[in-house]
Amino acid sequence: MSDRFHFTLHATDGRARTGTIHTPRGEIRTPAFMPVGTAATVKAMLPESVRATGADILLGNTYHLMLRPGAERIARLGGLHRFMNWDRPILTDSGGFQVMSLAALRKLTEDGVTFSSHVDGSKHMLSPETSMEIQRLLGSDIVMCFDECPALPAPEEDVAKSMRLSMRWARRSRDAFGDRPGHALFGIMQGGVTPELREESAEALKSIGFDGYAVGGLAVGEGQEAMFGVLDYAPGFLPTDKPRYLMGVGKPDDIVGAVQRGIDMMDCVLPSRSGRTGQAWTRRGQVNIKNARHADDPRPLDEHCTCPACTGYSRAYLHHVFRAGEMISGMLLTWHNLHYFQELMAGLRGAIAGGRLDDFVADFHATRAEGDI
Ligand code: PRF
Ligand code: ZN
Repeated sequence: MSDRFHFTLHATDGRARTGTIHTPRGEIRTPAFMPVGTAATVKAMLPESVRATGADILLGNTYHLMLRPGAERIARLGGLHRFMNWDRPILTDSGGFQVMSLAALRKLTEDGVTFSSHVDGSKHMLSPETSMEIQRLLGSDIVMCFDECPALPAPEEDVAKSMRLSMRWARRSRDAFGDRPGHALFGIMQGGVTPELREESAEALKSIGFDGYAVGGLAVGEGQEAMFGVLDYAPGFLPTDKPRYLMGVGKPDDIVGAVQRGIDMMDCVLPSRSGRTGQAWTRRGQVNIKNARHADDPRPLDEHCTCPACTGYSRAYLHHVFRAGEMISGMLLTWHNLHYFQELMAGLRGAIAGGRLDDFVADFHATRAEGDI
């Protein structure tokens, strides 16, 4: 069993769950936060530093890697793990979502999507079959189905048509993926904010059968209240014995709310991207390190944080290197943010295991201030 992909649930607290995803490349403790390594790097971080923050798994992107440096090249160089020097699990997104947000001249048909590269304008095609082949060449441990994700708000009819296309693509993704022991294929639920469509999508995915199930199509403009509204019922349509992954979420309070509603995995560029724009996330709230009021402040970002940015440097230093455009600015703030997000996940896992999630969440909200601290 140890060489096969499987999920064990350890404890639940309300709808929240904690468990372990077992893969040949290592275990993933859930609820898990996956740092985003779009272009075969978590920007500004060495892989061993990402690991030191507590990450068990990274996310990579089919879309970016197929365009540059190319999936065949990565395969020739020994696969994505060897290429980027990360030997633990990698989940890859399937590309459709990134085509819709980044590529030019997109054309969507039943077969798939053709588009022009945002890098050099070259023409490409992605379909369930080509996406599965690219993710196989990369050596991805958790492969995502090829889907379409409409931006919200959108007319219900359009969301229904798109969801049904994604379900036909899920069937084709499953067939193209085949049987690959040790590698997992996740289905992606769509259906916007309509319960009937979410249920129809879940039923379609379950009848195909996947190793895990993602909730897609959220955090696309509907707002937190509407997202939580969907998460109040949608995870309940999915099998309890398989991991549930909420794609592209989110801010710390989104993560906490999603975990309370039964989500096991998440990913977001937020901690790494905002680290490079001078935005730090802490237990007590956000810190905008650009702000002039930090220029003479000898205190760390967060006096309770054990990350290198907080144990070795003052807010004054972090402010200075950000203003001076020094590379260490992005490195230190990204490290701090990833450390904070992983510490939050560890706190959530411990609270669920101990049956004290409500207290943990109350404390999480009580400790935080809105706006800059
Ligand atoms: N589908 C895929 N990737 C995604 C999403 C989706 O719906 C989202 C939505 N938040 C983020 N990334 N394939
Ligand atoms: Zn820190």
